[in-house]
Amino acid sequence: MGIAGLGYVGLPLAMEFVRAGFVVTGIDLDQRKLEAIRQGKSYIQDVSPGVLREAVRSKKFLVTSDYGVIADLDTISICVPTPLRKTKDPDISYVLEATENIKAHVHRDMLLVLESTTYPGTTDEILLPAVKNFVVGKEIFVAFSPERVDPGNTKFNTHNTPKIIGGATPGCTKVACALYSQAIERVIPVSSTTCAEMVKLLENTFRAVNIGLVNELAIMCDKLNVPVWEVIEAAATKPFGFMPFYPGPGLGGHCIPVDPLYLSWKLKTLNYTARFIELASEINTHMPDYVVTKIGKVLNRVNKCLKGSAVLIVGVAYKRDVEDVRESPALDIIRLLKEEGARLQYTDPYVPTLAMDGGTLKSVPLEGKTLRNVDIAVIVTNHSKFNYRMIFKKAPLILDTRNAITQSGDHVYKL
Ligand code: SAJ
Repeated sequence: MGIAGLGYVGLPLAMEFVRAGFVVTGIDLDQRKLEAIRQGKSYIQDVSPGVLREAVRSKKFLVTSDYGVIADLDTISICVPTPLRKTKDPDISYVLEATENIKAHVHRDMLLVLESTTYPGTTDEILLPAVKNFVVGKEIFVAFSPERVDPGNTKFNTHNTPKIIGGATPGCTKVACALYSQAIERVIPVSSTTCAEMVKLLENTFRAVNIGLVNELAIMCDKLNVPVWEVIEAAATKPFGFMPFYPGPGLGGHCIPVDPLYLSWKLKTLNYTARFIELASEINTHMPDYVVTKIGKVLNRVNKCLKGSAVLIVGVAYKRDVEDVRESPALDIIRLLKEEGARLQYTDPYVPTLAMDGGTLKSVPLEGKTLRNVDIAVIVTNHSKFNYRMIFKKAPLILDTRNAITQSGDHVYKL
């Protein structure tokens, strides 16, 4: 079986199929990735170097940038990125490129599965025309199966997370289920590719909208002088009909801030406005501004202003215990603080250097002397390995946007 795109979805998927006894061919156009894999170096946090090394050594995992190998493959799973353009419109150029490359070598009896999160209709509009010389469901099989990778999640992984599979025909669904059930604990067939595409968008829109709700709740609680974290913790004691989400400095990662906009974009082409998605996106993208305003207000309390103040950003990854900074709200907060003339440093053990806006920042060690010499420490990412007791003791002022500090003190402010 083959996998096109060896990122945070494709590489773990490849390892699962190797574990299931398949010989997996990985295709990626990034030679650095191929080189790292051949040397047994894992660039994906959730793929252990030992597993990768053994897969390569035993020749169960072969990698190439040549799509010509498709001629010898029975199946291909497409796990390429689906980002947004600067205009916030979907960018399916990677899917189009992979499909074009596959089309040149596709053969009878192949199974093509698109895994990249995308708007409903993509699989039918892009993959089916690429295999129009074959009878779909008889001579060739096409399906959509959304990835459900939660980076850094130590409990749920590619193997034990149920996999949704929707085929272009019932026969396609059956064939795709037959493949994935060899490597994934539970496969869930659905009635079409569009249904499977929509399932994924519901999952991530559900998160984006609920995160937007609690971010607005944090703003409302601030105006009412009510501790939002206590409100959510108490509401979470309700044993039914409630699921806690937590306010934060904004929405990061390459999924939650992006995927719902694929859905709202598609509905716009049908003259419909997906209001919940757009409102949630507006609130979530406003949070970095809200945090910077709050930093200014906290400094005001001690007669300091943002301009010239030394600010330490504690954590820049998009969420706890990951190294990924894509769409991280910390980047927006740093930009906004720079515009206000603050003197910036950051500390993040997962992100040794941060290249942004043409410059490169280096992570400073989280030490007493660093904390004592800043005017305020802003907790943006609540990595488990941070020494919060030391931050509480040494920092003169703290703005904690993640409710990471458990002790209370006059110098500690929360969202
Ligand atoms: N966040 C909050 N408050 C919350 C939860 C998250 O502010 O209550 C923030 C996080 O800090 C982060 C962003 O939202 O910046 C996204 O976090 P996330 O964990 O929801 O998103 P991802 O992209 O790491 O992973 C998610 C998966 N996460 C979970 O299910 C917990 C899942 O939705 C998808 O499998 C995955 O995106 C994907 O690939 O679509």
